[in-house]
Amino acid sequence: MLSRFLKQHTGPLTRDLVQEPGHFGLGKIPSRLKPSSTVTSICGYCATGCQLKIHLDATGEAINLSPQAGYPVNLGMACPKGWQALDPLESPDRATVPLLRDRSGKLMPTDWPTALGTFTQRLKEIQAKHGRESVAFLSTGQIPFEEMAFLGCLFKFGMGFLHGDANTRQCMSTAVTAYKQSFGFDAPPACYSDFEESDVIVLIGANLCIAHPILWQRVMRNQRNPQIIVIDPRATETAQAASQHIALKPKGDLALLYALAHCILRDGRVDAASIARTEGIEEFTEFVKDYSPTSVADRTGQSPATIEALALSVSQPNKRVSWWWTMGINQSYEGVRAAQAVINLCLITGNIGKPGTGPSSITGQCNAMGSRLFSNTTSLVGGNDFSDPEHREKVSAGLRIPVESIPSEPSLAYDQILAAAESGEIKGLWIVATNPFHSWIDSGRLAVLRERLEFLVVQDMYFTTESALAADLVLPAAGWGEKSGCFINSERRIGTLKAVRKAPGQALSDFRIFRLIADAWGCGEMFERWTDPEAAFRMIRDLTKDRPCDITGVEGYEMIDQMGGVQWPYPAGSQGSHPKITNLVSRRLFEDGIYYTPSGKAKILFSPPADLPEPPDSEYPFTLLTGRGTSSQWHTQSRTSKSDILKKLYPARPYVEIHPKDAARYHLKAGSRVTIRSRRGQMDAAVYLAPTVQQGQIFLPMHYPEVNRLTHPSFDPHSRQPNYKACAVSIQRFP
Ligand SMILES: Nc1nc2c(c(=O)[nH]1)N[C@H]1C(S)=C(S)[C@@H](COP(=O)(O)OP(=O)(O)OC[C@H]3O[C@@H](n4cnc5c(=O)[nH]c(N)nc54)[C@H](O)[C@@H]3O)O[C@H]1N2
Ligand SMILES: Nc1nc2c(c(=O)[nH]1)N[C@H]1C(S)=C(S)[C@@H](COP(=O)(O)OP(=O)(O)OC[C@H]3O[C@@H](n4cnc5c(=O)[nH]c(N)nc54)[C@H](O)[C@@H]3O)O[C@H]1N2
Ligand code: SF4
Ligand SMILES: [Mo]
Repeated sequence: MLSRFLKQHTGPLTRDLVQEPGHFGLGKIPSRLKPSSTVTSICGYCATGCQLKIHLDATGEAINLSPQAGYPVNLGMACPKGWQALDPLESPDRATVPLLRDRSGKLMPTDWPTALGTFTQRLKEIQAKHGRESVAFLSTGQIPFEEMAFLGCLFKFGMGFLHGDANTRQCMSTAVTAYKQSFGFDAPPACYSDFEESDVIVLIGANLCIAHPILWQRVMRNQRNPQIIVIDPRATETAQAASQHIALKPKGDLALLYALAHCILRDGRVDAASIARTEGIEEFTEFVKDYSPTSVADRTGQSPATIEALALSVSQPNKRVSWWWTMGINQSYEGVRAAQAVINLCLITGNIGKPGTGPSSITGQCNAMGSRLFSNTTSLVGGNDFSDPEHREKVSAGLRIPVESIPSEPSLAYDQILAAAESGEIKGLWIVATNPFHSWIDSGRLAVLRERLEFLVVQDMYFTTESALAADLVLPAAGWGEKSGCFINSERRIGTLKAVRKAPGQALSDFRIFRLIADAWGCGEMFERWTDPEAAFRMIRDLTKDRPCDITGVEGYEMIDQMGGVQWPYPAGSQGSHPKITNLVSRRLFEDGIYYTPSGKAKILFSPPADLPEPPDSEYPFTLLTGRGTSSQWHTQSRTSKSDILKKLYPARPYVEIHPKDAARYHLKAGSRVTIRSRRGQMDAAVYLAPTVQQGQIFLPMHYPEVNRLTHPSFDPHSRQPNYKACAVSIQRFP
């Protein structure tokens, strides 16, 4: 039925737009690439940022791909998702025309002019009645940053609204806040070669083998016989391959990290020169006196002897120690302080700014790092500050827009936007390239909130996502492979992606959609110069001038490709004799010990650990952990579930990992069906007997939509990142 009506529409305006010469979706295939039979493109899934070589037919359409051998990130490797990256483009549920909910409540196909007209009319009505705080956008870390910047600038400067946030809040905001507070800028210092140059690699709350398989390959290339320590409540695939696994109690991180600092400072195993580059060491030394290994044994589940030994491992004077964290740290009600506790350990032991060291957050989505600099959500586009009048002037001049259009106030954070929608203050929501009806914490509340929203727009590749199905208007978007632009990976490396397929039907690149909306809204003139992604790149590049992320030395896409990606910073003059640029291939920050704070010193920040927001009790006796299940599943599965090959590599239906002894207590066998309940919702799953989880804990992969009906809506107070990884649940055998 849907496929029939999706085929119907071919309005004249739309045909013009879609078939504009030289464009696939919107991304232009540069003519210089046409004679060649391959182009390179950065993978559109995780933030490792592998480069893929895409093989094209004579018409410039992708027929196949392989990992790129010479690229300094993946060195010829790719994980299953990368190898199958073209599969999700061909799927019967691709959104190929706009869909509009009709009076009977059904989503029906429409044409672009009607879709754009409705979008403009409805949101303008809300704005006129309820003001600039009554509509918000929720976007993503998975589209090129040229598109993120366009959305952020269009919505705030052109359309005149204030609030917008992205799914990077679910993911990276803890790391962002921690770095900003500690270093004065959101600056992950390390590069991937540090995996190969460390003597001790500590992975805390990071499951590389599943979530960043190619980074694990980089660890495996280390020739220094490193000690690999994994700190995770579960004996993950990564923990099993490591030299040591610390099976931490959930959210015991902060107490453990303070106890390590206690031992290191007590024994004087510190780097005085590095400490001289910090502020707050006296207070911190006093503070950690209370965190002896004995005092935190209960909280962490670790014996004092284990903690003392770990402290020795991470503070060996002649060894390079690198710390890497991901969601086990970020997704916590006290994630910022936990991330800073890692940073503090590196600062006091001198493990920063040198080969094989560093406190590094590994990012999640392909362009989470691009979102951090350019999305115009938490910081002003280009790594600037909304609150700084000089920055507003700079952006105003660079984009040639009136300075009065640039708000000086911050946006509400994701959870605050949804709370405002729940209470009726936000009445319109525009969701771009994210699927919160599946991925947001305590997702059952989204249904309630949907009822209160007057207008919900979802812009996605597929019309079948949980969020698209709830929308009033669905805008059909081109996906990775159908457009061009840039991503930034976890080591701050900018890489390009290319259009290698035509977007299906009337789907358009997000960039193109934003241009059409600008015109329809009546602010098209403001965005006249945003003609194509590379033109946008040049404008927003110039806004980074004199910021820590200065990339004014990057001429354009061709240069990025020729250099094998470019890490920020890369200020003008970098090719020649720039004092900070000594290695063009792989660079780390803070080699000179100068941080981005006003004093140039790093701040040592800390506060006491707090109790779990929802500890297990007699009614809900298990702690629920959630996270990535397999290397072949991506988030809400809108893309990976479209690949026949990937689908063979993971269970189709939800499963729960439970310790065999707990299973025995509940008379459960492998494959038994159970109902899992929390105070917020319930779901069914098949039992997977896993001695890798601790007794009293269960693990659910986040890829099944039911999982977030259970999770507990608690947030880090500094970063507002959701605490996805620990709440209380019960299990019951299926009758
Ligand atoms: N295959 C695949 N790869 C992905 C993704 C995907 O969906 N699929 N998503 C990408 C994205 S966006 C992200 S953000 C990354 C996430 O990458 P990771 O953070 O590595 O993945 P997770 O499984 O979410 O969480 C990591 C680990 O944290 C542990 N953990 C839970 N609670 C705690 C705790 O209190 N303390 C500690 N120390 N650990 C804890 C979990 O047991 C889990 O093993 O993966 C990226 N890569
Ligand atoms: N319980 C639990 N929940 C979690 C987590 C967890 O560990 N546990 N992890 C959290 C984390 S770290 C993250 S990052 C989030 C991810 O959560 P989401 O962002 O909601 O998940 P995705 O499935 O990646 O959604 C991306 C959407 O964008 C669409 N899309 C892809 N490419 C394009 C494009 O180019 N244009 C447009 N317009 N659309 C596109 C896809 O079809 C898909 O619907 O989930 C969070 N939720
Ligand atoms: S590791 Fe990440 S970037 Fe590399 S191929 Fe796999 S999903 Fe793509
Ligand atoms: Mo993420």
